[in-house]
Amino acid sequence: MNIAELAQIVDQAAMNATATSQLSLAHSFTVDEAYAIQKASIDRRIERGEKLIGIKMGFTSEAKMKQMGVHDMIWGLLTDSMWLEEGEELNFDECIHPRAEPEICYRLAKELNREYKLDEVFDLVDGVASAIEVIDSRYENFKFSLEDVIADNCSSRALVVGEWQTPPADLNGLGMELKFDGEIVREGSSDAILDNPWRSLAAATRLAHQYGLTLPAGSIVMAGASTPAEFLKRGSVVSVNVDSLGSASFKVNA
Ligand code: OOG
Ligand code: MG
Repeated sequence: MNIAELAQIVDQAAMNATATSQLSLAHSFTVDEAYAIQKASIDRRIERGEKLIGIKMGFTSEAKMKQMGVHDMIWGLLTDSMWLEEGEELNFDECIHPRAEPEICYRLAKELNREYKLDEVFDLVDGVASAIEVIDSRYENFKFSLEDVIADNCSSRALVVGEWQTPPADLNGLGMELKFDGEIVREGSSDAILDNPWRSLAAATRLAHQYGLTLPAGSIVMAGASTPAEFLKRGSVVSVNVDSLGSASFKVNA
């Protein structure tokens, strides 16, 4: 098992927008090795000039775990090439089989360099926003094991973040809607995210610390989706609305 080689496979699958077979079918590797593959694949992006902008949490809701058949929390790295401006177009031709999901995003007020407990995380952020994540597994049929999806940087492809809001102390009970061309395609509650979306941020600080990652102030953390993801369609306008946090949207090219 060669970490650099496997990192190259997922990186190139993403670059060429061509699905590859699950790494775990031909190689056996542990969760820790999967994170090493993930890091090596993102290091390749960084060498090409991309910048790390934050981290994403995955499988923080039962809805997502059920949809994908994976039952452990995961985390991945976000770079500036994944950032879509509000209203910007996502090029469907540069994706494999993209799906969208409704999320909540945090902005760090200060450097993240340690683990924060649930009752401390509020002080770590200066903005909270509604967000959409576009995931696009590099594996055929969007099928993977826990190790596969970690190695593939947790399927991350793109994200759009709405206007930053003053962080509300309570993020429970917020309705979250994902719409395609104004029609609701997925709806859920923020409670689905670990029973309290702040818990996802606390988990992110624990995992970042565990893997020796420090993030500068201004970095972002995606909390993970509250509903299953929905396949994107060419030409649609995709939007999210989260109660009290507002909306965010992007377009898919025709
Ligand atoms: C893995 C990514 C999971 C989330 O928000 O739970 C994730 C996948 O579903 O392909 O981003
Ligand atoms: Mg997600």
